Amino acid sequence: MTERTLVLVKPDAVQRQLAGRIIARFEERGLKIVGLKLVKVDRDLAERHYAVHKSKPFFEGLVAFITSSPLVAVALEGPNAIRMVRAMVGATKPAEAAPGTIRGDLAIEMIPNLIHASDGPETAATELAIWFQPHELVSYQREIDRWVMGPES
Ligand code: FUP
Repeated sequence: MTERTLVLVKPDAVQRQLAGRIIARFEERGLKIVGLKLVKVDRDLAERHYAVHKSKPFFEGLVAFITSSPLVAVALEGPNAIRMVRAMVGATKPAEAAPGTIRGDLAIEMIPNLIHASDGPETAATELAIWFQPHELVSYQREIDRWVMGPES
């Protein structure tokens, strides 16, 4: 099933000049970029995005980190995009992030950990609505799609 999911290429990725390489991994896989922007996150946006973590001890550190420097918000589309992107991101705990995943290859800590990706269909819908206005999400065909997705696409 074709899905859309939200990725945040976090401030550490932008500062480490890894944003392009991280986004390229998703492009190379065949996922389609349907939304993209650089955002300097304010506290209100950070709190809305991390609302489920509000009571957690790491919440303030998370907000401080995500508001510290710009990040790149990306909306990706593709078959089973939500699970596929999560698998490419790797586990939250650094020591459990498998080599070959973005965190497993490039991150060593939980904060900073380079990237966020929606963890399910409801979260994806909520998060896409937080980060993108409807008109900022663009539907389009790629000429390459029949070679990436197969002839039925
Ligand atoms: P993930 O979906 O892998 O980004 O992980 P979570 O949604 O569980 O956590 C969101 C962010 O909180 C992570 F990027 C790192 C941070 N975090 C901690 O600092 N400590 C924890 O115990 C869990 C998460």
